[in-house]
Amino acid sequence: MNPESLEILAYPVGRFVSPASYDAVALGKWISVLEACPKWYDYSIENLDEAQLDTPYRPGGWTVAQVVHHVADSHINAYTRLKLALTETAPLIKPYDEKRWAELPDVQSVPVNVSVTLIHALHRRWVAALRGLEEKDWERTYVHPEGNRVFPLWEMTAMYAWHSRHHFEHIMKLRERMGW
Ligand code: NI
Repeated sequence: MNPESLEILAYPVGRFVSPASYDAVALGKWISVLEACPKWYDYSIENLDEAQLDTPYRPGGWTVAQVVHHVADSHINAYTRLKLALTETAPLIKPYDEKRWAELPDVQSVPVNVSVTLIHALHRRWVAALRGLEEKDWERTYVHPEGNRVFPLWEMTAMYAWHSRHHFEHIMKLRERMGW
């Protein structure tokens, strides 16, 4: 497979590009994506059987089930980072090994709809937390130890809106290609 097609399979909505700035409209859009996201994942796995859920979304990539469990894993971490940033001053956050997380026994044994339910509950709280923020809170930050990169909450919100779409499209594009 040529590098361009691999890139499109791996990044169907493009790679995350950090916005230069934000305003109330942009924030509203990102929060709406996080609010809609759980329903997209309901839709993404609708009528898929075991074999389909065990199909990699691209050669060498995660299976559909791993993708959904990963979104839960990733967004649990994100929610924790948000709460840390809101209650501490520029906390240093803890990265996690997403590849190894996606191979642990819970990912292999728990039905995928359980993680979708988790995403529903988690996003309900996440969105409520975001909607309750005051204007100045969007500038609060956490620090990622990789290169001591500082993430303000507005940029984090843009990033996870992208992340929600990114993995949803992995599944939808696979379904499209397979005619599922
Ligand atoms: Ni991801």
